[in-house]
Amino acid sequence: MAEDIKAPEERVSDQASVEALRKAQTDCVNVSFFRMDTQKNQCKFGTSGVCCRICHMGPCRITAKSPFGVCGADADTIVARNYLREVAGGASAHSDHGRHLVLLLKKIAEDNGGDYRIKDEKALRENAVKYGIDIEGLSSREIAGRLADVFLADYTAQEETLKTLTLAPLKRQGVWERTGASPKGVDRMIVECMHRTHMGVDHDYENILLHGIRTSLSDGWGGSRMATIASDIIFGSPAPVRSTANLGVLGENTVNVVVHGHEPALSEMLAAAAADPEVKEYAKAAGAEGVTLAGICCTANEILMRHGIPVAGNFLQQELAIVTGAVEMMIIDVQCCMPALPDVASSYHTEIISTSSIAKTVGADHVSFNTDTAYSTAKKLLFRAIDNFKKRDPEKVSIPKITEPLVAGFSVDAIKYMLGGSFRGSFRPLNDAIIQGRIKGVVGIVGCNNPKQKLDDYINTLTVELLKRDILVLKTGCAAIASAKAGLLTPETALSHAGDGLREVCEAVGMPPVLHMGSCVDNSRLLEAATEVVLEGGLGDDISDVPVVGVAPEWMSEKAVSIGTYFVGSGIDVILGHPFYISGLENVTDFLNNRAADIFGASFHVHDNPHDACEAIMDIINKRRDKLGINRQVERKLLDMKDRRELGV
Ligand code: SF4
Ligand code: MSK
Repeated sequence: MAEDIKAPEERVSDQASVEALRKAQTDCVNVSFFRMDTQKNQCKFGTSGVCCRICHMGPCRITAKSPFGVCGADADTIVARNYLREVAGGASAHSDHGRHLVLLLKKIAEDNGGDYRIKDEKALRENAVKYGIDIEGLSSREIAGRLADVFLADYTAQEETLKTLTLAPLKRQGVWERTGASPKGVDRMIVECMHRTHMGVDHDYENILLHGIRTSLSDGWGGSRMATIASDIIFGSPAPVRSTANLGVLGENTVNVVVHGHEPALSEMLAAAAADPEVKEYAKAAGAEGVTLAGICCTANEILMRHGIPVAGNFLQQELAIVTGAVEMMIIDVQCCMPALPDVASSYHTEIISTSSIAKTVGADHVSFNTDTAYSTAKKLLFRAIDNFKKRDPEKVSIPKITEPLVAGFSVDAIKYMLGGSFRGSFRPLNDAIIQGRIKGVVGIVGCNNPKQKLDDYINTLTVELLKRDILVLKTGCAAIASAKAGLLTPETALSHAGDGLREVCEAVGMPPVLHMGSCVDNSRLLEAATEVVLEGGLGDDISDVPVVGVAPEWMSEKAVSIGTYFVGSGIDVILGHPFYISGLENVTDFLNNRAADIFGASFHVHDNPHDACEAIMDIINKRRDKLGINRQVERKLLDMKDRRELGV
């Protein structure tokens, strides 16, 4: 461990993480925060994107003295190629996640789905109609089969444009067509990224960056959207649900099983199996009061949104959960699961179980998860965790007694229902509130944590500042968990920060001002919500007209690169808390941060602190409001019955 490690209070915002980090120091356990310190100064060639190791004449590094790689590639080409490979990585992760769920939907349709069933018939039928399927006279399984086939075709399409694009506003579809940004099949787009970036292929940085936008759109409107839809059909569309968050959700006297990763298929079965009487009995027989199932990262978000299962923490708390000494088993699948987990677990009794054949970790035990035997596998894992409870060393246990209550579960349908009720659910009241200026705009705060930044600090500071300025805040991923830990996902706390206009509207319609919309694939819900606003009318005819901004304050993953890129490609300006690795050349930065606005009506902006970000966001929102002609000064008054009727509540 480095000797000059920072104090826990400088690294993390919430007290539970401070306590756990202190314990990690005491227990001499090496966690990401300390490894960050031992990395010292990170390579400048890497951070500026000018290092190329695409062929074995290299690696080549671009400097003032050596402006070309061995092949003659300049910094523009190299920086753009590296960026495109990141987009490809992110898009592939989301899209493969989506593929697994679509294949499960197909299996269910063929009556071969093992323990899985269609849970949300309404979502199945509505989405089938959206995708142009004539459902008249078809059984649920037949509809599911046809929808799965449409989805699979969106993966494999060679020449056809992605079908999902037809769900976007017409004007946006026109932008994509005109600029050549309409993606073909998801798989083709990602393969093409790798081809284009091979030595000696695409050297025109603009052409490379445009393919980055195209590939990211095949993620946001394709792979991610399909993941969200298939999950809603199989596991149920989320609706508002109460729960709790932070390390204190782990039980002193219960068997703690933490699920971590992204794909909901196994965690759904674990949620069901944890309520199995046999499992409960077995836990009692082992001297435990029961089994506590809790989540980390986006698996947490998936089972929180649908079952209200508590959240142990976000990305940088995955190791801290183990450091409590109270986790019997951590079950991981894909994405964001650190390879260090078995090493951290070796200081305690925690078992790390990997479950996906594409994601094994040295030191973790692998239990192959097969959808055909999902429930029995889930039960066996819980029995094994219960057996491990006996090995817990009370001397090593210290669970921070800190939790926060929260409300999550805001799918687009749930928001519509809140806004208008079940019979006339619509975005009309939201559009009207934005037009009237009671709500100034909508901001999606998304993405990860990054030990380069103080955990959750930027995310939550910005959230509060935006609430004060009458901004409705949408959340996904680890940013949503950050706000949960700060109490900002309870309507009461969030409303206490809200400006008058936002508070009046939220109170009138009974909607919290910070809405947790799901995991990182569920950023597709943000695109869906933006589309609903456009279709509802009165706020322009394209997403780039709507006063909406996306922010990734503490991002770290390639998925965040893809998400940010598809937001921009969809007409949503994006604020990054720290830049992509593109600073090595002005041309690439200029394209993504400026010229993209001329093509897509939105671009990237980088602000390393939440206060500057807030000003920049309000500037973007006010410009969009000006353009719409709705930036009038609102007379501040409490809503009377007439106003409420106008809002449709
Ligand atoms: Fe160097 Fe060109 Fe090979 Fe990249 S592709 S490593 S710049 S020679
Ligand atoms: S889990 S991608 S750290 S949001 Fe989706 Fe969190 Fe980022 Fe992973």
